[in-house]
Amino acid sequence: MSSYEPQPYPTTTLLAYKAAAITGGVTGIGRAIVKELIHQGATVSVNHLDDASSKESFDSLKSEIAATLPDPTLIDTILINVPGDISQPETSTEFIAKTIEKFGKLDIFVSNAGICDFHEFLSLPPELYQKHRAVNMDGAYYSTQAAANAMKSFGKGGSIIAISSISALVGGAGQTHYTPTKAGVLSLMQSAACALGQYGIRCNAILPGVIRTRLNEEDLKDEEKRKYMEGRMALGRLGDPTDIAGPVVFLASDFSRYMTGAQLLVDGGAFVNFQ
Ligand code: RM4
Repeated sequence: MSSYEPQPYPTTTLLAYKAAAITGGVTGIGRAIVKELIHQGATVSVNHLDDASSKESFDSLKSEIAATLPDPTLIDTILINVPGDISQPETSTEFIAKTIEKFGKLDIFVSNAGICDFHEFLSLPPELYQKHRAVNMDGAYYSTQAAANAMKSFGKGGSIIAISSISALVGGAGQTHYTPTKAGVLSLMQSAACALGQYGIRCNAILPGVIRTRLNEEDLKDEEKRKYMEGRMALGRLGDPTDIAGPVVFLASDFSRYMTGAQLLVDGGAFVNFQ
């Protein structure tokens, strides 16, 4: 196991006065992104599943963030949640509408919600494939479209960031139902960049490597696999959700103003470390 302790980024205001929305924002990578967006001055609207455990996760996220504010009661002015199943198109419409209702605009959208239940290929039931496609691909599509329409209506451009994966570039025997969705998300950002450039809306993809979250918790219990994975990383450790938050802030900020249709691999050097 790596002894890496995630450190907070320095407090800056890279995203001051920006309004952001993110899907899947209460656990794993999404949770770390929400914290960092707020840390950098943005207001954030979070979509998550409409179930008890996700609501609990949102409440705990809210308290954690509130505790970092000079005035904890300010939390309700900078963070809201809009529960709903992102694989359904109407969830995205409602999510973005409620975000605008609260913050009056939308500058940043992060399509992050995703699932990965590892499963062997030959016996994979169609429902499992359909579920991964519905959440990872359809969810990214509908929410990106809804966010883009809102950004266009304000006429001030915007930044859309989708969390794809190193899996858009490489395969995995237990991920035949998952890797195509991540390649799809990358492709969506490329084509959306072409469609939305005329409105000053930038679309980019982040491709995380192996980041320790509940998605791979079970898979990485296999000591041999975990050791192999750690060995793959040029930086010698698996990723932490906070490792993805910085690159999201960069793509959300004006520092990346000439970037669109790009893919940012954030994998500790796993991809290039071939032999
Ligand atoms: C990533 C990649 C990793 C896996 C996670 C769940 O996109 O495929 O190998 O750990 O998903």
